[in-house]
Amino acid sequence: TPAGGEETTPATSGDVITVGFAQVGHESDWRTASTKSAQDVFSAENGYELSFVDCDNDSAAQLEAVRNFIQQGVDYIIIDPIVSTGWDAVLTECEDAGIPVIVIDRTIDDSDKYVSWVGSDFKVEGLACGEWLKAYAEDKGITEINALVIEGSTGASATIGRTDGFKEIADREGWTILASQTGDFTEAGGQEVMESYCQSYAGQFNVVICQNDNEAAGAMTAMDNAGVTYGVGGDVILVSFDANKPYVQMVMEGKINANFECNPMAAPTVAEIIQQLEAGETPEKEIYVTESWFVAEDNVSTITVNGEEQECIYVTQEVL
Ligand code: GYE
Repeated sequence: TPAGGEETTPATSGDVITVGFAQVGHESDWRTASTKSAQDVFSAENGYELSFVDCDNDSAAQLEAVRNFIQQGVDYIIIDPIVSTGWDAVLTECEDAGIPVIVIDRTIDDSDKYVSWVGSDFKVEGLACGEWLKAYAEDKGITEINALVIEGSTGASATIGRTDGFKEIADREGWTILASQTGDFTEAGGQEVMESYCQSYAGQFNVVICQNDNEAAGAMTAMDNAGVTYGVGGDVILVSFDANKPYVQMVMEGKINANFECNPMAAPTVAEIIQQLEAGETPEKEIYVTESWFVAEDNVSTITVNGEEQECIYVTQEVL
């Protein structure tokens, strides 16, 4: 006991590890899975105390959440950055406070003042979507592609990567992208954008690219209402990203032609990183999670993305 009689808490390995998690929001099924994964992994049972903040897709609220974690003096901060810019100042504050930051899912452009990032290669997801569409169109004898894109939230690296990847293939192949507007990664947003597309581009499009499953759900409602058919045997090729289980089921049913998986389970890897830091080790700076591509027909089984041949998974009951 130090002079003055105060008790000090020894930092033994048996101590509870406090973690603050500034989550994007609750916009999608993917997000729900990501939140649940973090809550399961960072449980009291596993020796953690989790401060979870749902930032409701508000960048200012997310910066404030991180600053509150600094005030609380948590041991580690996890950030899933709503947008990729505007991070350097607050990450410097984390660094000054000696709190290691782990970034998950979306990336940060303007700072590398974090320990590690765990997530997906969104550009590869967009490239894969384009390469699959090219192979599929060739197989079906479709010579003209007129695509409508429903983008994710503006400024999110997931949106930027998926948009850039698909556009790279579209430019190379001379496809037409009739429009590309944000649906904010929500079902309501997807429906609203698709309703306006159905009016403005009636009869002019044969491909709809939704940058997540919830937008695809909204787009399907809008197309149903407008009498536009999609999926296997439909007039429109419908593509989605995320591949949440109910939407892989829709691929199996032929409602969605292809779905490019995005893995929401970063938390177990983050726990490993924290354990490495606790042990005084240096974790890897970038860790990519593995993902698959699910397709409704087995006519295109492999595609080459970034020079590497990759397998498309034809969805059958066994895959689910
Ligand atoms: O695709 C979407 C979610 O950042 C990869 O955010 C994530 C995206 C995901 O709302 O469903």
